[in-house]
Amino acid sequence: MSMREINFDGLVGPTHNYSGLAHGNVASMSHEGLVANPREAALQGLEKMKSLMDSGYAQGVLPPQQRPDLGALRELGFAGSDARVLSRAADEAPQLLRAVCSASSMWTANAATVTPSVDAPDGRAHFTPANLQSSFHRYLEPATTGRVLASIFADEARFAHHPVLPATPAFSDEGAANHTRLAGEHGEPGVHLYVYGRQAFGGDGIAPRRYPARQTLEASQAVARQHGLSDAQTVFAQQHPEAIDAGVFHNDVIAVGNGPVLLYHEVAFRDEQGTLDALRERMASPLIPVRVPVEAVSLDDAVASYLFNSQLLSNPDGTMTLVVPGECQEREAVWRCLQDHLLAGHNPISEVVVKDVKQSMRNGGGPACLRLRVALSAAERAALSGRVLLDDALHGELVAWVERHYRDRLAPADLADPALASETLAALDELTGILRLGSVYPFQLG
Ligand code: SUG
Repeated sequence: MSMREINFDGLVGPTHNYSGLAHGNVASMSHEGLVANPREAALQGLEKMKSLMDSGYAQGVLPPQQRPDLGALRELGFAGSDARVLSRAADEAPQLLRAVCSASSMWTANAATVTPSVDAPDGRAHFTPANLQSSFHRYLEPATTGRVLASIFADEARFAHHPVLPATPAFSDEGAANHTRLAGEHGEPGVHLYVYGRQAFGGDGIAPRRYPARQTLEASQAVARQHGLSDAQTVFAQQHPEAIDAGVFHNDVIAVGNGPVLLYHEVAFRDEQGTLDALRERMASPLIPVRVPVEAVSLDDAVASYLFNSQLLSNPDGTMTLVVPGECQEREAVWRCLQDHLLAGHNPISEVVVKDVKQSMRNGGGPACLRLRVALSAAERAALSGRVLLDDALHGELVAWVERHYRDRLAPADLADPALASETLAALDELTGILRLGSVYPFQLG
């Protein structure tokens, strides 16, 4: 089968820090103000990429974004030299400075929604960058994300790029984190499960009360429409409001699917049975639901361990490997569930691999947040532009690049340092050369 899934991981940017920016994301809220280690964060990400590549999985990489986003501060009225803009923002609106420094583009599961060519009526792979309008720091991502995706997936005969949805609450879109493609195997036509937190127009008004629902039904429907998917290929399911209120700000914090397998927590969907029935009705191959009941793993344990924010990867022999964050080992109930329920159960999951991505986890980003899945045929892989598929040489260059440019300590108070901005520009300028991406950053576009 020539269709293969490539995981495009986000390279952690040099301004990685803990600013407590994400309301409803328990890790981000509880680690605000901690001193971050951007170098360690980037190396942890690269180690995950390398070890998955070494195990035979196709691995891609997406670059970080230009931060601090001084252009955003200027739009908000801060004027003068770069140093003056930074110091005024630090004095007058420190929360804005924190937002424009966030390295949040590392979580590429939120970069876009992707439909593989095998499912699209025009036979092309389709991309819609997510508007990420729920938070200011993430709303700053889609413009550069769109340029990066257009630069890598440049061949118009094979790849289609759609506009970002209107950045307004009714079309709040957080990308692939709320989208799961299910199919017998990657090359078979798939069924697309879109999970939303609330309905903007109409509906019965049932929605979370404590924390925001970041994805709307209307946004998911619009993406499916842009990509040309029919009713027979799509299922729209509401996330359980209780889960969002417990800190499940994306569906990928409570469910993960791959091939015919849907691994999910009992409280993932508002209508569990209806969701499974709708998937079964549409899928050509039998769905393999793997349900984790609340007695095995509480919602709090699911959120703290990020058990469901694992990567579920297909192996050539039909088995699957679950790549879990180290935090799963620290919670007894979760570790027991992995051994007794998942590995010992009747399902294709035959191996658990533990990865340390603690720097990212402290901001609520596990292994699955750090990657955007793109299933591509051999011809599509050959048509990629840039140098973004990981091999030993690229991995080595990226590690050396991180070691040359990244700090090993960054506290929110350091974000006003003008040297951080110039260090980051120098690093990104070099990176676009390594990845052969052309001009994708605002400072390169003039
Ligand atoms: O959007 N955290 C990100 C984490 C995104 C995780 N992605 C997925 N689940 N797919 C967010 O909440 C925190 C940044 C800070 O607080 O400094 C942050 O943006």
